[in-house]
Amino acid sequence: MKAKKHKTIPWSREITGRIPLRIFGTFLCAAALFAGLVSCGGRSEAKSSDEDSGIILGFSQIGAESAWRNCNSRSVQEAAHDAGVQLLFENAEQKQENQIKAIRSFIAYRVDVIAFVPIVADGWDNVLREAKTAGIPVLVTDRKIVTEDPTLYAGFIGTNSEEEGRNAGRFLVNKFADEGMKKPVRIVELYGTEGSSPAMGRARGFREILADHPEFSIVYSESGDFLHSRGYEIMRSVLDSGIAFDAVFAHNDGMVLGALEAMKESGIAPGKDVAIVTIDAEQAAIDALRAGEVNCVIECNPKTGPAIMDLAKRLAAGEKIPRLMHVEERVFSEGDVGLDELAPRGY
Ligand code: GZL
Repeated sequence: MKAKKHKTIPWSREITGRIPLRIFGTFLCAAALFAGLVSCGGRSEAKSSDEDSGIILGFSQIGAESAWRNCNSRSVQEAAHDAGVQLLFENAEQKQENQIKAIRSFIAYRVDVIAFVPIVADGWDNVLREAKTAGIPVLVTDRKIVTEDPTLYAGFIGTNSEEEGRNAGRFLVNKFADEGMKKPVRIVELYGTEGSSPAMGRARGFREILADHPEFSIVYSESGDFLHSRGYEIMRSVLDSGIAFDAVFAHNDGMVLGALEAMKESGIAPGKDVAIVTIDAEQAAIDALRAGEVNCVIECNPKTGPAIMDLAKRLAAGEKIPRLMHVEERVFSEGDVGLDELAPRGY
């Protein structure tokens, strides 16, 4: 079985525009995120809905491919209600062309602000140019875009995919170093959606760490599109092909949970016979960590709804916002103190 080559995009074209306000931006988002922390597990009792802000926000969501995505959607919808923002919410069912159509409909409707989760990083310049011509500010959320023109969007709020990938690499390097193993460490990578910023970023960060440790190698990598079913299918075919491996790096929990099922069917004890590291930190992955079936879970926070509403109000008021806002994220590892006391994840 040949590991499939993955699409990469020279991020030099990606405008991040880190500015000193980033810390302020992080604070702003952390504060707003705190307000939303209960949002996925149920309406945040503390807040009643604001007066109608008079703001109309068009939001294009990717779809419903994972528990993470569904929580992200709930966070946006509940935060809009609580903030008194009128939300036009469009689910693209995993198709970029549906997102482009949705953004065009938001422009025609003359919303005050557009926010969207770009399913892939490329291909947005034309429709964002139409939004710019219409004078509608655009907020990119969760996943990043690549563009030659930084004026096409006001700012980005979401997670730091490269750092998530680096944390995955650091965990495996430390785990195998701790075990005094200098023998080769063979890794199967369950890759996210081809061309998406989280997949490319996680892969890049992971490889950056491994580059200093030549005993580690990725013996197979294939896109499972962040889907549970594809994680199972890929692992099933890897096991049936006889590829030997010591660790699995999954770009999200959905795929790793499918892969665990395939490993157990083959009599493999995940977390013991094979080291498992995954990203998102949905409840099922935390439960697997507690059960010893996963060794490390890296948080990717979906609860950005309150921060998005705060930024939408600022954009509607004509304010500038920080260019790049990464939300704070944690790493949960085997043996951590307090794993059993973690609050319900809400996704
Ligand atoms: C990451 C997000 C990814 C999650 C997946 O920021 O875009 O998409 O890791 C989700 O679970 O499908």
